[in-house]
Amino acid sequence: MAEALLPGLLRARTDRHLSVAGTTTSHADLLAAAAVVADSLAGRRRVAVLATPTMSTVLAVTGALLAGVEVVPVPPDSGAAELRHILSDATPDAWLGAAPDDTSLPALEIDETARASYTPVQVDPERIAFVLYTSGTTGLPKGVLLSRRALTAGLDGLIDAWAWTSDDVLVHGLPLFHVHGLVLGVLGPLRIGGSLVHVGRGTPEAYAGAKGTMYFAVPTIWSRLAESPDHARELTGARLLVSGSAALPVPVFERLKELTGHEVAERYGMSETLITVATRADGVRRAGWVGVPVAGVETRLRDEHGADVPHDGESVGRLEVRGATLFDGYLNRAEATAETFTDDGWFVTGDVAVIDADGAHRIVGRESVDLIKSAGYRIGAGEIESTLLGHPAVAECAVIGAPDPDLGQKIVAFVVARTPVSAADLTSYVGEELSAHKRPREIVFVDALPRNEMGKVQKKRL
Ligand code: MLC
Ligand code: AMP
Repeated sequence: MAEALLPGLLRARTDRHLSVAGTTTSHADLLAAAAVVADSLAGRRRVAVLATPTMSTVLAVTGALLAGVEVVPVPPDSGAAELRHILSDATPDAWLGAAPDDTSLPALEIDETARASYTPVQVDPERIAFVLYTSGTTGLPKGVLLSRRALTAGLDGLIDAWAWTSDDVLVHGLPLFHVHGLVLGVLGPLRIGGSLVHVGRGTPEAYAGAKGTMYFAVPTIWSRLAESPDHARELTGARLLVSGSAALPVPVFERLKELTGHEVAERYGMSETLITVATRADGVRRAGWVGVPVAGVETRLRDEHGADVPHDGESVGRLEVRGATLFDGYLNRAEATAETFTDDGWFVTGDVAVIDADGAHRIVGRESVDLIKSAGYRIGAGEIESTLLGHPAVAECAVIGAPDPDLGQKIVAFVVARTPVSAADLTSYVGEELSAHKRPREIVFVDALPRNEMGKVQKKRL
């Protein structure tokens, strides 16, 4: 069996292109360049890739996948603490391509001009492709182990749902260290053999300027497009507009319909499960609903006692999923992995939802207030709280996600200061330790945090 993950790329077409932040290459050329990278990785087990939105990242990831080497995509703006954690937890052999300053890990340089013919390598489908770091409610981010089997099943489910073909030109401007931008947004086109335009930064101008058949974005980008009518109208000629990573507000769906003539197709997923539920290209589109399970995935709703909740379109339950798209667990975290599965083997998403009699899903919210979704990024309140507590001026703090029309939720930190400190100092401290999107947008200084008799902070009162 030859390489089974990216058969579209192996067709090496010269009339299918990837364009990333202004650099364009054909599939044939990317394959030849990635073959050199793959050859250079003999004997390697796992590499870290500083996942800037560039062709270098696409080349590094593609080369490693062709070689069957695991990739740890690292957010390019990772702060000191976040970087230390990812590297010590994942223990990659080396950086592949660019490395951050002051790293002790060796860096394997990539010669982007080198070309070789690709020699098929047989890779076990159960082999891990990515270790993707994602936030939990507490503690440090966990490495989600995604196998090639899961990626294949996840992409094939979407290819089927969206009638995605090699004639499609996908446009997006999403980061390349999460499922949305990396798996759907880069491996999708490489699996189907279609074209990609990655616009670099996901602005309305950039989306409007790229001519594609399919557009992927998070709700923040869709909402900015809805407020920029001239740019939104440029998407009228597309085949499919897709939203995911967070809830698309109904007014944004309605406004985009007026401006583009398209009803945005929403889909739902997680780092741990890939995309499990999607609105089909030929299916019903309903504002606020995210579609039906993709091929190979089953879903169910349970109440707090583990009893089934009816699929009647109204009853709310905890959403559980199972199927071929699921992760293989969290790296080095057997206990945390076990906690996310029910005794009978279903993954507990932490989201609450309703399902109707036709199998359509509506995501109602999340069970925990400690998982924040801001601009499509999943952010753990606990990680930001621990970081803030590391600042000498912070005596106590509590972090919440406050509703925000642009970001969905914005990070707000309530801080009891020990000594005088400015909000700007605390914000930049979080940016230096973690990453830019984990910085609080607002710091509220308070004299004390509301606590219950047990001493636990009552976040609902903040
Ligand atoms: C941000 N800024 C701040 C700040 N936070 N400044 C001060 N204090 C803070 N706390 C700055 C930024 O650095 C930036 O500055 C400016 O404010 C605007 O920031 P922004 O509003 O965040 O906008 P932007 O940079 O344009 O980014 C918006 C975005 C981006 C939507 C394009 O957030 C994004 O790409 N999100 C996608 C996340 C994603 O891919 N999630 C998928 C997870 S996978 P400057 O100077 O730079 O302009 C998943 C599975 C699934 O969820 O279902 O898909
Ligand atoms: P992440 O692990 O970053 O992929 O975040 C996964 C979480 O994003 C899910 O558990 C949901 O809470 C949220 N999410 C993803 N897609 C949607 C959607 N279409 N609607 C509502 N929430 C979503």
